[in-house]
Amino acid sequence: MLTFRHFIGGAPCDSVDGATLPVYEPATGAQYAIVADGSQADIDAAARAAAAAFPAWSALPAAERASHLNAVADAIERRAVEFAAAESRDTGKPVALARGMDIARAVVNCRFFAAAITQFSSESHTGPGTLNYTLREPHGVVGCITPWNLPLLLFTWKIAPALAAGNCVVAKPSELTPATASMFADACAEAGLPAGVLNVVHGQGPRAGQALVEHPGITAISFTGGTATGTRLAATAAPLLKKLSLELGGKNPNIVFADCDFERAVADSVRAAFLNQGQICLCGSRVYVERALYPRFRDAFVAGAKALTVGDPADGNDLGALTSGAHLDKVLAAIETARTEGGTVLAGGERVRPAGRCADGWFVAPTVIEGLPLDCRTNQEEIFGPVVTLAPFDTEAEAVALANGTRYGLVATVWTRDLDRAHRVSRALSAGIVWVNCWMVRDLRTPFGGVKASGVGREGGLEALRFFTEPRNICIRIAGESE
Ligand code: TXE
Repeated sequence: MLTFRHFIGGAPCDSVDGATLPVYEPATGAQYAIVADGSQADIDAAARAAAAAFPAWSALPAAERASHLNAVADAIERRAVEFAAAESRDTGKPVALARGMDIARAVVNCRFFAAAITQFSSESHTGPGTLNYTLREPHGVVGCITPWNLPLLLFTWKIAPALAAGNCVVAKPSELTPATASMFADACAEAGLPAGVLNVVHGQGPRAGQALVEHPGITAISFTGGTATGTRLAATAAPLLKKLSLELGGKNPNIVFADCDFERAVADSVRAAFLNQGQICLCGSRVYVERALYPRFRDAFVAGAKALTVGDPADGNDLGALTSGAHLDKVLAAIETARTEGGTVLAGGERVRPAGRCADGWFVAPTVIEGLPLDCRTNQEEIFGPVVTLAPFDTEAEAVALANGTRYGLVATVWTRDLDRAHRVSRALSAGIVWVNCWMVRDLRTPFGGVKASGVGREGGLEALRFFTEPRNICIRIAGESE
């Protein structure tokens, strides 16, 4: 049985109170590891280690912090196969996806922010009679709280800009998927990152996570997770006046106009619905198709969903397992709700029990549902699984109204060859990101985040570096010039 321990002050350690949690392999449903279950005492030890490391780390020239991050990226890359196997085992996702997406992006995240910090600059404003310039200084010790769907990808997406900007970090990965966070800590040690610069405290959200948000030594929190947890976190952080970035859930619309590139729209819409078993906040879970194209699109989409293989994540299947037993129950219950609401299940709709070692794993067939109105639970609540609804629309205005008709506003996708319409619809959509004729194409320089219940703040590129720094204004009078 593997053991994942905290990483505090440059060394692995157990919880102060010795508490642990079981860790399960989603593909089999069996326990395969234990993880330290942190409490306030562990968070406090991590915050103290980080505070001790901060003066030296923040004083390093940006280029030296960048070298450290590049060394960490190299250390991950050297063990990429091992990282991918661990991520797949811990989350249930196909190993090829872990290698090609999660681990590859983790490396790129580190390298991207290493480069970005050397190009980061601040504003100056001249005269009359004064020179103003802006200092961009690290906060000190910041907290990064991450979920289980893209564990290392999202972990590094926060930690890399935080460290690049000169902060020290206390990170709390999801208790469901602790493996690659622990391996990342090892990679940091191997790469020679100074002790205390990065600290990892494992454990449950309401215990270790809550203690991290409440800790007086932590000045800013970057969180990715569910909207309910994000709301709770905001309520905790508000009276403590902490800076907060929240990347929350989505119920993302995918609008397909009749003039689209059909093959591409179908293939990418299937991918958008089911990649990572539908457990990506960017997944397109509501597909709206112009009525003239609807029957043809529906048939091709359903055929695409049925062609996906579901099974052992180590065996080259398209879909692996959902990440937890509780989440499997949630997704199956959502499918039942869809039936109760009058939806017709065109594909999937049930648990899959692969033959062999994965018979008790948490698998769900790619599920396609039609015939549901906008204002039902299935179309309003984030399911976060391989479940998608299809519906026709008649006009551009109706498509936009349907797309905008939930409390979420993370991303939207539009398929059309009409350039004017692409611009018009993109502007009209309430979403932090709109993809036109593509899905999940990520240029890391762009702002990333949602509107409405999908979050507060932006990550990515300069936005992340701005979040992890405090701007201060210095105003100097220039004698001899009139003000
Ligand atoms: O995530 P949580 P859950 C959505 C998705 C999913 C739902 C619930 O719909 O079904 O959220 O998922 C930590 N203080 N997304 O409950 O709780 C927790 O330990 C501080 C969308 O499993 O949001 C973990 O590290 N931290 C999403 C992290 O929060 C707390 C990705 C995220 O877990 C805490 C995941 C507390 N009080 C789920 N309680 C996305 N946006 O990509 C929990 N945590």
